[in-house]
Amino acid sequence: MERTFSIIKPDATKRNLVDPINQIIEKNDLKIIASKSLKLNKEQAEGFYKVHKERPFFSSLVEFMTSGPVQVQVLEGDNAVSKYREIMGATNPKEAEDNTIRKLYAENIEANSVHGSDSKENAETEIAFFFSVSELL
Ligand code: 3AN
Repeated sequence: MERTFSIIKPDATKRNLVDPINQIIEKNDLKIIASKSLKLNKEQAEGFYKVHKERPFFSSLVEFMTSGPVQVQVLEGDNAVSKYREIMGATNPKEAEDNTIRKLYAENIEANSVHGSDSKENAETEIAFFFSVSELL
């Protein structure tokens, strides 16, 4: 069993896509073991995406991620990290495979509906960023 971290981003929450996206997650045998809605502040969004701080899209990304509520979630299952990356599809929805979350729902490369950790190590760091131990029993 492995855990990964997911964010349903503001473009998706504003279109009421939390339930449809979670149905896709569960249909693919990932269990949602923790889930909460919150609004990121600038410091949280900058901290979360700090690996991208030199990229030209950084300030726009931070503005987008703070523009509305997000649903942060912990997913558990076999190979959860790589499985969720597959279900999400490519960063750019134009390049995403059919039936992936981003192909179905993303608006563009920035407002691409979901985040998923890209490694087990990052999953642990990202889960700890948003959830306390007692929320993850
Ligand atoms: P992924 O989320 O697929 O791992 P990353 O880590 O390269 O992609 O990028 C993090 C986030 O930054 C993306 N989910 C997307 O919202 C945004 N992003 C990535 N590349 C671009 C880009 N070229 N222009 C605008 N936003 C981008």
